[in-house]
Amino acid sequence: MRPWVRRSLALVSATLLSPLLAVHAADAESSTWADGAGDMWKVDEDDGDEWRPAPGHRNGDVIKVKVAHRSRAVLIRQSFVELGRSGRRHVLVGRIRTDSGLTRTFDITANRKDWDGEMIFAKRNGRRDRCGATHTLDYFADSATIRVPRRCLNGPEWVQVKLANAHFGREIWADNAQGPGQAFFRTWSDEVPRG
Ligand SMILES: [Ca+2]
Ligand SMILES: [Ca+2]
Repeated sequence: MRPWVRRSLALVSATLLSPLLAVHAADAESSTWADGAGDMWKVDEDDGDEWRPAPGHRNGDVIKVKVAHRSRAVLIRQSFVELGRSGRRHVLVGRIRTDSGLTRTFDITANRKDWDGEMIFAKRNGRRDRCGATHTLDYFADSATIRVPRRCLNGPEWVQVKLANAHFGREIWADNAQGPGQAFFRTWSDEVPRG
Protein backbone atom coordinates (compact mmCIF):
# COMPACT_ATOMS: atom_id res chain seq x y z
CA MET A 1 0.00 0.00 0.00
CA ARG A 2 1.33 3.42 -0.93
CA PRO A 3 2.15 5.60 2.08
CA TRP A 4 -0.35 8.32 1.13
CA VAL A 5 -3.10 5.71 0.80
CA ARG A 6 -2.26 4.34 4.23
CA ARG A 7 -2.27 7.86 5.72
CA SER A 8 -5.63 8.63 4.12
CA LEU A 9 -7.17 5.43 5.42
CA ALA A 10 -5.82 6.14 8.89
CA LEU A 11 -7.33 9.62 8.79
CA VAL A 12 -10.70 8.32 7.63
CA SER A 13 -10.69 5.67 10.36
CA ALA A 14 -9.85 8.20 13.05
CA THR A 15 -12.54 10.60 11.81
CA LEU A 16 -15.17 7.88 11.71
CA LEU A 17 -14.27 6.22 14.97
CA SER A 18 -13.64 9.17 17.26
CA PRO A 19 -17.33 10.19 17.63
CA LEU A 20 -18.19 6.57 18.38
CA LEU A 21 -15.45 6.35 21.00
CA ALA A 22 -16.58 9.64 22.54
CA VAL A 23 -20.15 8.41 22.82
CA HIS A 24 -18.97 5.17 24.34
CA ALA A 25 -16.86 6.98 26.94
CA ALA A 26 -19.70 9.35 27.87
CA ASP A 27 -22.09 6.44 28.29
CA ALA A 28 -19.73 4.17 30.17
CA GLU A 29 -21.46 4.86 33.47
CA SER A 30 -25.01 4.39 32.27
CA SER A 31 -27.38 1.69 31.12
CA THR A 32 -30.28 2.38 28.77
CA TRP A 33 -32.95 -0.06 27.75
CA ALA A 34 -36.37 -0.10 26.12
CA ASP A 35 -39.63 -1.50 27.41
CA GLY A 36 -42.39 -2.31 24.95
CA ALA A 37 -45.24 0.09 24.20
CA GLY A 38 -48.73 -1.36 24.59
CA ASP A 39 -47.72 -3.86 27.27
CA MET A 40 -49.77 -2.53 30.19
CA TRP A 41 -52.17 -4.74 32.11
CA LYS A 42 -55.15 -3.87 34.26
CA VAL A 43 -57.32 -5.00 37.10
CA ASP A 44 -60.70 -3.85 38.32
CA GLU A 45 -60.17 -2.56 41.83
CA ASP A 46 -63.50 -4.00 43.04
CA ASP A 47 -63.25 -7.19 41.08
CA GLY A 48 -60.25 -8.74 42.76
CA ASP A 49 -57.19 -10.32 41.35
CA GLU A 50 -57.79 -10.96 37.71
CA TRP A 51 -55.24 -9.02 35.70
CA ARG A 52 -55.83 -8.66 31.98
CA PRO A 53 -53.80 -7.14 29.12
CA ALA A 54 -54.51 -3.46 28.45
CA PRO A 55 -52.62 -2.72 25.23
CA GLY A 56 -54.69 0.40 24.54
CA HIS A 57 -53.79 2.21 27.75
CA ARG A 58 -51.05 4.80 27.30
CA ASN A 59 -50.88 6.74 30.54
CA GLY A 60 -48.03 5.19 32.53
CA ASP A 61 -46.77 2.91 29.74
CA VAL A 62 -43.00 3.05 30.24
CA ILE A 63 -40.98 2.72 27.04
CA LYS A 64 -37.41 3.67 27.98
CA VAL A 65 -35.20 3.69 31.06
CA LYS A 66 -31.80 5.24 31.58
CA VAL A 67 -29.82 4.62 34.75
CA ALA A 68 -26.80 6.92 35.01
CA HIS A 69 -24.28 6.24 37.76
CA ARG A 70 -22.40 9.48 38.24
CA SER A 71 -19.71 10.49 40.68
CA ARG A 72 -22.19 12.00 43.15
CA ALA A 73 -25.56 10.45 42.39
CA VAL A 74 -27.51 7.76 40.61
CA LEU A 75 -30.10 9.12 38.19
CA ILE A 76 -32.99 6.93 37.08
CA ARG A 77 -34.97 8.39 34.20
CA GLN A 78 -38.09 6.72 32.82
CA SER A 79 -39.86 7.83 29.63
CA PHE A 80 -43.49 7.00 28.98
CA VAL A 81 -45.79 6.86 25.99
CA GLU A 82 -47.77 9.33 28.09
CA LEU A 83 -47.53 10.55 31.65
CA GLY A 84 -50.67 12.57 32.20
CA ARG A 85 -52.42 14.29 35.09
CA SER A 86 -55.61 12.32 34.81
CA GLY A 87 -57.35 9.61 36.75
CA ARG A 88 -56.96 9.38 40.52
CA ARG A 89 -53.25 8.90 40.99
CA HIS A 90 -49.93 7.62 39.74
CA VAL A 91 -47.76 5.37 41.87
CA LEU A 92 -44.16 4.72 40.80
CA VAL A 93 -42.11 2.26 42.75
CA GLY A 94 -38.59 0.94 42.52
CA ARG A 95 -35.92 -1.07 44.22
CA ILE A 96 -32.21 -0.39 44.15
CA ARG A 97 -29.49 -2.77 45.25
CA THR A 98 -25.73 -2.41 45.30
CA ASP A 99 -22.59 -4.55 45.17
CA SER A 100 -22.45 -4.50 48.98
CA GLY A 101 -25.96 -5.98 49.23
CA LEU A 102 -27.57 -2.76 50.42
CA THR A 103 -31.20 -2.44 49.28
CA ARG A 104 -33.36 0.67 49.14
CA THR A 105 -36.88 1.27 47.85
CA PHE A 106 -38.70 4.31 46.59
CA ASP A 107 -42.41 4.91 46.31
CA ILE A 108 -43.77 8.03 44.60
CA THR A 109 -47.46 8.88 44.84
CA ALA A 110 -48.95 11.73 42.80
CA ASN A 111 -52.67 12.55 42.83
CA ARG A 112 -55.20 15.27 42.14
CA LYS A 113 -54.16 17.18 45.23
CA ASP A 114 -50.49 17.04 44.32
CA TRP A 115 -49.47 15.98 40.83
CA ASP A 116 -45.82 16.76 41.67
CA GLY A 117 -46.04 13.80 43.99
CA GLU A 118 -44.37 12.75 47.20
CA MET A 119 -41.58 10.19 47.39
CA ILE A 120 -40.83 7.89 50.27
CA PHE A 121 -37.26 6.62 50.08
CA ALA A 122 -36.84 3.77 52.52
CA LYS A 123 -34.55 1.13 53.92
CA ARG A 124 -35.21 -2.56 53.59
CA ASN A 125 -37.14 -2.55 56.88
CA GLY A 126 -39.50 0.09 55.48
CA ARG A 127 -38.14 2.88 57.64
CA ARG A 128 -37.89 6.18 55.81
CA ASP A 129 -34.36 7.28 54.88
CA ARG A 130 -34.13 11.08 54.59
CA CYS A 131 -30.74 11.11 52.87
CA GLY A 132 -31.66 13.62 50.14
CA ALA A 133 -33.16 11.49 47.36
CA THR A 134 -35.43 13.58 45.12
CA HIS A 135 -37.75 13.09 42.18
CA THR A 136 -39.31 15.01 39.30
CA LEU A 137 -42.44 14.05 37.38
CA ASP A 138 -42.46 15.92 34.06
CA TYR A 139 -45.93 15.78 32.51
CA PHE A 140 -44.80 17.79 29.47
CA ALA A 141 -41.86 15.52 28.65
CA ASP A 142 -43.78 12.38 29.79
CA SER A 143 -40.90 11.36 32.03
CA ALA A 144 -39.99 10.69 35.63
CA THR A 145 -36.54 11.15 37.16
CA ILE A 146 -35.30 9.94 40.53
CA ARG A 147 -31.99 11.24 41.85
CA VAL A 148 -30.34 9.25 44.61
CA PRO A 149 -27.13 10.69 46.09
CA ARG A 150 -24.43 8.02 46.28
CA ARG A 151 -24.15 8.63 50.01
CA CYS A 152 -27.69 7.16 50.31
CA LEU A 153 -26.21 3.92 48.95
CA ASN A 154 -22.90 3.93 50.87
CA GLY A 155 -20.94 4.87 47.74
CA PRO A 156 -21.45 1.69 45.72
CA GLU A 157 -19.30 0.22 42.95
CA TRP A 158 -22.43 -0.63 40.97
CA VAL A 159 -26.21 -0.47 41.27
CA GLN A 160 -29.12 -2.45 39.86
CA VAL A 161 -32.77 -1.38 39.73
CA LYS A 162 -36.27 -2.78 39.36
CA LEU A 163 -39.03 -0.38 38.36
CA ALA A 164 -42.81 -0.50 38.04
CA ASN A 165 -45.75 1.86 38.13
CA ALA A 166 -49.53 1.92 38.36
CA HIS A 167 -52.10 4.43 37.12
CA PHE A 168 -55.32 4.49 39.11
CA GLY A 169 -58.55 5.55 37.40
CA ARG A 170 -61.72 3.58 36.73
CA GLU A 171 -59.41 0.58 36.87
CA ILE A 172 -55.78 0.09 37.81
CA TRP A 173 -53.32 -0.07 34.93
CA ALA A 174 -49.78 -1.24 35.57
CA ASP A 175 -46.49 -1.68 33.77
CA ASN A 176 -43.04 -2.80 34.76
CA ALA A 177 -39.92 -1.47 33.11
CA GLN A 178 -38.31 -4.85 32.58
CA GLY A 179 -40.38 -6.46 29.87
CA PRO A 180 -43.88 -7.50 28.82
CA GLY A 181 -44.83 -9.82 31.68
CA GLN A 182 -47.72 -9.41 34.08
CA ALA A 183 -45.63 -9.18 37.20
CA PHE A 184 -45.14 -6.01 39.13
CA PHE A 185 -41.40 -6.56 39.44
CA ARG A 186 -39.31 -8.73 37.18
CA THR A 187 -35.59 -9.25 36.86
CA TRP A 188 -32.95 -6.84 38.10
CA SER A 189 -31.41 -4.51 35.53
CA ASP A 190 -27.79 -4.84 34.44
CA GLU A 191 -25.22 -3.74 36.98
CA VAL A 192 -24.43 -0.07 36.34
CA PRO A 193 -20.89 0.74 37.50
CA ARG A 194 -19.83 4.12 38.74
CA GLY A 195 -18.68 6.38 35.89
CA1 LIG B 1 -44.24 -0.50 28.56
CA1 LIG C 1 -43.30 -3.56 30.63
